[in-house]
Amino acid sequence: MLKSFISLVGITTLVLGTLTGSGDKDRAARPAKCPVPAMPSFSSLTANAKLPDPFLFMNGSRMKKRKDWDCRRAEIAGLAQEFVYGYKPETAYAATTGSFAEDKITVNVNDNGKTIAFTCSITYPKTGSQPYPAMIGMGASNLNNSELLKMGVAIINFPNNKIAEQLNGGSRGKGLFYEMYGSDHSASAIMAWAWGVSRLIDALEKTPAAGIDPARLGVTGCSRNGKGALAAGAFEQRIKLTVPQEPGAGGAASWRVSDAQKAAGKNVQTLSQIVGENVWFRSEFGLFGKVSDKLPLDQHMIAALCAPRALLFLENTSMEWLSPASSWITANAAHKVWEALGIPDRMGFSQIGGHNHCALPDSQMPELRAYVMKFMIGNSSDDTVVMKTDSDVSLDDGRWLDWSVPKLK
Ligand code: MCU
Repeated sequence: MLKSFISLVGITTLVLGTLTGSGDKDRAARPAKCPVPAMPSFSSLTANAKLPDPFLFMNGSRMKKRKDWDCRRAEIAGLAQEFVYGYKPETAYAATTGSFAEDKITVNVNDNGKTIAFTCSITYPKTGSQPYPAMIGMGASNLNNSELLKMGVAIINFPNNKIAEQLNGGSRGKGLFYEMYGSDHSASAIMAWAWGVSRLIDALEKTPAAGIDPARLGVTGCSRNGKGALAAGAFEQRIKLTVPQEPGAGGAASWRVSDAQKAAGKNVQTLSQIVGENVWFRSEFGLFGKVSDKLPLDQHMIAALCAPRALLFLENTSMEWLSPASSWITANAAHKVWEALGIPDRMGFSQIGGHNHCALPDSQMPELRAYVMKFMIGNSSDDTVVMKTDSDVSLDDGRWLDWSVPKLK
């Protein structure tokens, strides 16, 4: 079980699957009708230089019907927890309560014999009426918040650093999440934040006085917190729109393409660098430092966990470290999942340079506005597909993909 989990980073024969608990799977991501596949051991993984096929089940069969996505998605969620983020605890709904005062919701969680509490401030729009749609900011929202408020969207600040610290590589196991579940829990900081966002949503559902509509929620965050926003949306199906802003590695950028970029002389963030910099990923993720091609998934499949819900990446070509070419190539691979499901407009990617990191330029407001209108406010039928970059990077599908979009029934 997780409480006796022993961190064995560096022991390359580690069999991850035998060490993780069985009771803490991501319930939301694993519909009861889907069989729970046994996770492969690290040592059994084989190299694949391409971005893995998101439509290929672990048993070797390929998706035939759109409705197969539920179960394939559950498999990918399993792989993502096993190899990348660690496990999101299945906290019972009854464990969480909320209370509201002075434009703040306090979330109380009682589980595993412990109680924790955290508070999220809410900024309300001056237009519209309760219950409002709301954008949850991982740490804070770095979007154009005054525009969102004008559109009638509330902004909720989620205190991710209190849930799990991210100061540096020494932050592992620190924060409220680990006070509750133990400092040796497999969940990385990013997964602990995703868990916390789910508890915030439980509390919003139980606290009508907060005036937020839990059926019209988005999540955002920039840079490191954008990596967190992606995971929060990927592992929580009650979130309708996920907007990672300039997340770089661990966002749209895949580990494989970024490694190739690095080998070609670019100063981009790689897997082997990131596992030493901070605790965003589970400790065993470091096993893939020199062998990202052994990952049974890559970031295009993490992004695809948001499907069939909506996902909009807001990216920047002006910072090499963010691996903009990797993000563009990988996002196009991810987009194929929404294409196969017949909903290509629900995933967007907008990559425009000429601005500071985490400073959303006005030129990206049209796409943000369109996605918020359509998926959070709910009064637009615009089905424009936004997949754009101001770079001239070629997708090079022949190099990265050995699969194509299946015709699903
Ligand atoms: C893009 O996000 C990160 C990046 O992954 C880190 O390497 C760097 O230290 O910080 C970036 C960030 O969060 O900037 C605010």
